[in-house]
Amino acid sequence: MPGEAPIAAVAATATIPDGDRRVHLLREMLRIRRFEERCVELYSHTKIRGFLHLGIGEEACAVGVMEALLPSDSIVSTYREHGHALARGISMRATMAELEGKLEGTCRGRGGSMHIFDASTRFYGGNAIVAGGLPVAVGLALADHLRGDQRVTACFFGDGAVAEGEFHESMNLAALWHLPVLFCCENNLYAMGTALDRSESETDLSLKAASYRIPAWEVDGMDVLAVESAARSAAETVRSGGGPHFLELRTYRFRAHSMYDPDRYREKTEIKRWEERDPITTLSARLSEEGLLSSDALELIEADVAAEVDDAVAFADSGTLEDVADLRRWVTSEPDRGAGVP
Ligand SMILES: Cc1ncc(C[n+]2csc(CCOP(=O)(O)OP(=O)(O)O)c2C)c(N)n1
Repeated sequence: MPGEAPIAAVAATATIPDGDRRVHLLREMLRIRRFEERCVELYSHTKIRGFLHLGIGEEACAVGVMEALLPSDSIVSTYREHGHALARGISMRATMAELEGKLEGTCRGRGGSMHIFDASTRFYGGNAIVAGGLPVAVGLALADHLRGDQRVTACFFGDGAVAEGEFHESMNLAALWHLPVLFCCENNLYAMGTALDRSESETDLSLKAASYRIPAWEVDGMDVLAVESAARSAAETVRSGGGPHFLELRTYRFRAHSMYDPDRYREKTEIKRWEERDPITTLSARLSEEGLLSSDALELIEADVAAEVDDAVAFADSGTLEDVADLRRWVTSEPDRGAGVP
C-alpha cells in the first residue's frame, strides 16, 4: 500500500562507511536539500522559470548511488535530477546558473532544471521524457561493452517509468546483451498524481526486473548507508561482467511532484509518516548518538553549505543571458551547416 514503511535494506557485502565517510554523506545530502530549498525561493521570485521538480526527501538515493560509482562511470537521470548532478560533482554554481537560464550553466542555460548535462563528469543528462533515459543508458553501456571498457552506466528513473514501453525494451536488451547497466528505480510511490497501485497491476517492481532475468534488490531509499552499500555491491558486480542489475530504492518525495502540482492525491498524515524517516535527520541523529557528530560540527557543516548555496546564487544572478541572435546556434551541429551559423 502507498505510504507503508519500506522493507529492510538488502544485506550487502561492502563494509559500512567509517565515521568520516558518514559525515561526508550527510554533508552531500545537506548540499542537495539546501540547494533545492533555495530553488523554491528563486522560483517564487521568477528567477527560475519553467518546470521545477524537487527531490526533497530523496537525497539518500542520489548520494548513496553516486558514492558507489567511479569517475569513469556514466550517469543518466530524469527531470528530477538536481541531486544526482550535485552528488556527481557538477559544481553548484554551474547547476544554479543552468536553472536560472544563464550562459554560465552546464548547457548555456538552454536545458534548465530538467536537462542538466555535463560530459566532463559523464553526466548524460536529465531527461523530461518519462523512461526516456533508459535507452540512452543501454546505448552507453552497449558502447562500453563493445569497446571492452570496464564502466558502469547508472540509470535513474521513477516508478512511473516502469509503465512505459521504453522500460521493457531497455530491460530486455540490457539482459539479452549482458550490458553493464545499473538500473536505479527511485520508487516514491507516485507517478505525478497517480499512485503506483492505481496504475500497475504488479506493484512489486523488482519482480518486473527479475522477469527479465536481471538480479534485483529492494533497498531502503531513506537510508543513505543502505543505498551506498547496496549500490557499491551491485556496481562492483556489474563492472566485473555480471551484467545488468536493478535497485529498487524505496523512497518518498516530501514536496509536490512539481511547483505546479496542488498535491491533492495523498494524505498529509502519509507525508508526515515519511518525514519521520527523513534521510538527513535520521543520519545526523545516528551520528550524534554514536558520538561522531557534535552539534557544533553540524552547525559548521550547515554554515559551509549555506555559504556554498549563497555563492552559487550570486554566481547565477550575475551570469549572462544568451544573446537572442545566438539562439539558433548549436540546435544542429555546426559543421553540417557550414561556417557562419546561424
Ligand atoms: C513519456 C511521458 N509521458 C508523460 C509525461 C508526463 N509526466 C511527467 S512526470 C510523470 C510521472 C512520472 O512519475 P515517476 O516516473 O514515478 O517519477 P517521479 O515524478 O515520481 O519522480 C508524467 C506522467 C512525460 N514527461 N513523458
